[in-house]
Amino acid sequence: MSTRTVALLGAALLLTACGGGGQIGDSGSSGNTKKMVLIPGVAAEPFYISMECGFREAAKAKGYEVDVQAPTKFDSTLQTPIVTGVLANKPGAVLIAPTDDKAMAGPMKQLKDAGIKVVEVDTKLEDTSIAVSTVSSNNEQGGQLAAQTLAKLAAGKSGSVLVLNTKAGTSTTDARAKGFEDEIKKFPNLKYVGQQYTDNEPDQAASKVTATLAANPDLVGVFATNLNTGEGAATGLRNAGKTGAVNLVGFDASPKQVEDLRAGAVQALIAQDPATIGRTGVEQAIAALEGGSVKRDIETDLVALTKADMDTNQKYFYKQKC
Ligand code: T6T
Repeated sequence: MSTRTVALLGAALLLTACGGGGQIGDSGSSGNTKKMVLIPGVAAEPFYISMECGFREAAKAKGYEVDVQAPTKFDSTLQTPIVTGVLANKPGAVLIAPTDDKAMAGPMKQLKDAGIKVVEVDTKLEDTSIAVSTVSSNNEQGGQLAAQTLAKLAAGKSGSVLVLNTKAGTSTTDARAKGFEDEIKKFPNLKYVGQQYTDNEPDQAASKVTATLAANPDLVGVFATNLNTGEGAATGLRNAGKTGAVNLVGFDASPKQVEDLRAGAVQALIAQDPATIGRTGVEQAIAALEGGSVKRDIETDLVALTKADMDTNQKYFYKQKC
């Protein structure tokens, strides 16, 4: 056989494996339907580690092979090649936390078009036609809860309030910031001075808090919309000698955030239930693969933790390992 024939044969085989290069319908998957992959928003972060624990436990219990592949930063340019790599292996289902509500639509559509069942866990796309199900906290409600908690902590004191967001296009933190902004307006003693983006970097959160304090010496409250911004905001207030004087309400409950709550460096945390998000995502993926009934949107619990009640709510503390 000539080299050219071998090359042509190889190309033909490749086309067959990819469904002939044309449209691949939902039934066109020829990969391992007993395999599920979780693609978190970022690696080695307690929210996603806890989600992974729920994911692994639920998938293994049902006899599914699992894999977890995460980008080193919460960044769609790093998450996209992971999706492309997973696509080549054709698992039955992919559970994914898209790092951008628009930029991840193309790569995720390729998964869908290859017959892979896509379940969104935590974050979601603007385009609702790609995932079969979305499992997430009610993030807008979480933002409202943060505003109510902050207003209670401020106890009628007047002053400015800042929101620290992560990256524009992160569906969850954008919804939290919106919920907070809508709700805080109901408290006339609190003046909302807007939101600032931190690129999900604790250092940026810390420096934005100190800069805001310099510009607004009447700052009475900060809402940090996720784990990194919360950890960074606590550092910023500590550096400025304002711990406790400015009420900090964070989102999430990493070991460090929980320690900060106990030590009084943060006054409240809105905790999610990431393990249940992972577990429920698996149930939805299996329903989609095995012909069960799939629910398009599922909400998981949120709870406000303060120093006074944190120990009765320990099940909401995130894990560093399973
Ligand atoms: O707050 C979580 C998650 O819900 C959000 O979508 C991104 O940030 C976290 O992972 C915490 O860092």
